[in-house]
Amino acid sequence: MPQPAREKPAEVNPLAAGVLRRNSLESWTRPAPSLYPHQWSWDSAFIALGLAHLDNRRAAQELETLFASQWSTGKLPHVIFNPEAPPQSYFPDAERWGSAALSSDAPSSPHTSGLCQPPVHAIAVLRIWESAQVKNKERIELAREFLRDSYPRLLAWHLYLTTARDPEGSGLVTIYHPWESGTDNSPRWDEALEAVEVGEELPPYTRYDLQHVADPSHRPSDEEYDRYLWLLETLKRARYDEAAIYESHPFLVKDVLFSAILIAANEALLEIADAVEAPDEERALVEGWIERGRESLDEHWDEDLRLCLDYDLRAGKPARVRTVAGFAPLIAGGLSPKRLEDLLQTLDSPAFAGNPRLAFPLPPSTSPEEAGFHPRSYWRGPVWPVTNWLLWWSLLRAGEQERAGKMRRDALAQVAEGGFAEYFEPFTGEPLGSPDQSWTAAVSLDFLAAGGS
Ligand code: 2M8
Repeated sequence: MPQPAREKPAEVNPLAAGVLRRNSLESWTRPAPSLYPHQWSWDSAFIALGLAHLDNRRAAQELETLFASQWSTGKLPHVIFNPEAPPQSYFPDAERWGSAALSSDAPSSPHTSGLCQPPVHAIAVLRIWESAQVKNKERIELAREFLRDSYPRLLAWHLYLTTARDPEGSGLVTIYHPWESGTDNSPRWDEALEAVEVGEELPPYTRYDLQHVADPSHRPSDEEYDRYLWLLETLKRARYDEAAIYESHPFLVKDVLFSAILIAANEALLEIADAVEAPDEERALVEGWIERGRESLDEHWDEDLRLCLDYDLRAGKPARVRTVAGFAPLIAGGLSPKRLEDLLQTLDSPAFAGNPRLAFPLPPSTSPEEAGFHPRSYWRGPVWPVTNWLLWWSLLRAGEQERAGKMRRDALAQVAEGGFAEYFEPFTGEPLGSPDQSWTAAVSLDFLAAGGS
C-alpha cells in the first residue's frame, strides 16, 4: 500500500531544487551522490531541462560541459569521468574504457566512456532558450549565444547518429550495448544479450554499484554484468572504430526508443536552426532524417502487440517484448489518428498504465504481463520518472492535453509521496535505487513549471 503523502506537490519545487544543488559540482551535476559520481549524458540533458527553470546560465553550463567532451566523430560520450570522484566508487572506470589510449577520436581529458546515450540534448537546449524568453533582455542574449554555440555541436551529434550508427540508411539508430539504450537490463535486450558469448579473456573486475544500493538484487545480475563487460572488451578490440565494430561486434540492435528520441530531438533542432538562421540545406537534411525515421518506426510496428519493436541485426529478428520503449512512435510524433488511438489504447490497457494493481496509473518500464517483468529490478518493471516525462511531453505534442495533465499529476503525486527516487515499485509506490536522483528532481521541476492543477 502507498505510504501517506510525505509532501504536497506544491512543496516539491524547493525539495527538487535542493537535490540538484546538493548533487551539483561546479559546472555539471552527478546523477546521484554516491551511485553515479561522474557526468552521464542523457541525465545531464534532463537535468538541464529542470535547471532551465531555476538558473538558465547554470543549465547551459551543464550541456556545455558535456559538449566539451564531444568526440571528433560527433559522438557525445555516455559518461565523462570525474577525476575527483572517490577511488573505487564506480566501475567500469576511465582506465577500463581506455578511450583516449585506443582512439584518436576521443578527447584526451577528461576521460570518457566509448558509448553514447539517447539524444535528449537538443530538446534541453530548446527548453533553455524557451525559458529565457520570459526573463530579461540580458538573459535572452546569453541564451542566444548558447544556442549559436550549441547548434553545430548538436548537428554533428545527430549527423553521427544518422550515419555511423545507421550505415544502412534505415532511419533507425544501432546501439552497441544495452547501456546505450539507457534502459540497461530491460528484457528488450535479453535475447540479444544471451547470444553474446563471454570470452575467457574477460579481465577480472569488482562491481562497486552493489555497495550503494539497499538490495543488490534490484541491480542487473552478475551474468548480465559479465556480458556488459565483455561487450566493452570487444569494442576496445575494435579500437572504437565504427566500421570495425559493425563488422565484428556481437551486439548490434536497432533501438526504437533511442531512434524516436532522435526524431523528437531533430524537431527541436529544426526550431534551433530557425532561431540561429541556419542554412536551408541543413534544415532540409534534418527534415529528411525526421521523415525517414518516422517511416522506419512504422515498419517496426507490431500489429498484435500494438507497440513498436526493436530489431536485432545479428539475429535478424524483432524483440517481441512489451516495454515502455514500444511507445516510440508517440515520442517520435507525426502519427496518424489510427496509430495514436492504438498507442493510447495500449497505454491505458492492463499491460501498462491501466493495470489494476498499480499504486499510481503510470506506465511500468516493462509490462507486468511479460515473463521478464520484475517489479523491483531496475528497468525490468519499476516506474521511472524520466519515462513518465517523455510520455507526458509526447502526449502534449500529440494534442492529448487531458491525458498529459493526468500523467503529470500522477507523476508529481508519486514523488510527493516517495521522494526523488531513481525508480519506484509499480504496485506499492515504494521508492527504490538511489534516493536523491538528479533527473527525478529535474523532471519534477519541469512538470511543475508546466502548471495546471
Ligand atoms: C544507469 O546506467 C548506468 C550505466 O550507464 C549504470 O547502471 O551503472 C541507467 O539508468 C542509465 O539510463 C542512467 O543514465 C545512469 C545514470 O543515472 O544509470
